[in-house]
Amino acid sequence: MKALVITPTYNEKENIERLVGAVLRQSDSIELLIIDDNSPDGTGVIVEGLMQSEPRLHIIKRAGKMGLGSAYVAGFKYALGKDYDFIMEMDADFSHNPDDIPRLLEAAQENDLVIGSRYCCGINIINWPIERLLISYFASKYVRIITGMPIKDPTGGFKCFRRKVLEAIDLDNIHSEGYSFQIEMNYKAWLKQFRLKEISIVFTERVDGHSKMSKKIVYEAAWMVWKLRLMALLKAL
Ligand SMILES: Nc1nc2c(ncn2[C@@H]2O[C@H](COP(=O)(O)OP(=O)(O)O)[C@@H](O)[C@H]2O)c(=O)[nH]1
Ligand SMILES: [Mg+2]
Repeated sequence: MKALVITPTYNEKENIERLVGAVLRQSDSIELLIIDDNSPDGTGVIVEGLMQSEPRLHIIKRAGKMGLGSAYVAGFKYALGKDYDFIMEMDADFSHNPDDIPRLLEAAQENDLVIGSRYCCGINIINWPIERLLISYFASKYVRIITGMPIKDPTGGFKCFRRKVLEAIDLDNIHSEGYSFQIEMNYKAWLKQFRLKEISIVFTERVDGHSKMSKKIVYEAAWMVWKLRLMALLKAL
């Protein structure tokens, strides 16, 4: 059983070295792929240095900041070109705790898509301003009402896909970024009747570095759910 953790990075020099260690120590069967968008702070250079002594660390370097969705699509294609059984998404800023990786993998033994969920048992978010928490929490409810998808945290980015899920989704037809990318992947997996499972995680706001999420990415998600619903009704997904 081989697993690949995919982590997109943009200016994560304060976090990256510690993150690499925290992921790779979980198990020898876990590898880590960094998708770096030519971070001006040199994150990619740090990763390349670490790769000299770490064969389980990989990098895809892209020319500039092109967003989270296309970064993951590049990572998924890389994974499908190799022999990984489980493919995970995780942020670089320790909002997702690398020590939760084994729990996600364990749940993926019996499920096809495991979602680390902030909202499946109460609200497990540490250090978010109340506005951000309320937007995220009600956005999750909004997504659920419009799409009908029974997921309490549809925008979360700590997940584990079984290989066959990514093989079944047309990756060239995923164009959303940010939060709507997460919704779109979940929705497509759900429509294809894969087994989805949420497990509870605690999300802790980053201590080092800065968030790159923007209002634009929230608005993108707001209309994307309607587009997804409509396309499903027209059987175009
Ligand atoms: N490669 C790449 N990574 C990105 C981009 N935008 C954000 N990231 C990374 O995606 C992860 C989540 O981003 P973050 O800014 O922490 O989002 P937030 O947690 O929603 O505030 C982090 O590892 C970022 O470095 C991007 O355009 N390209
Ligand atoms: Mg973050």
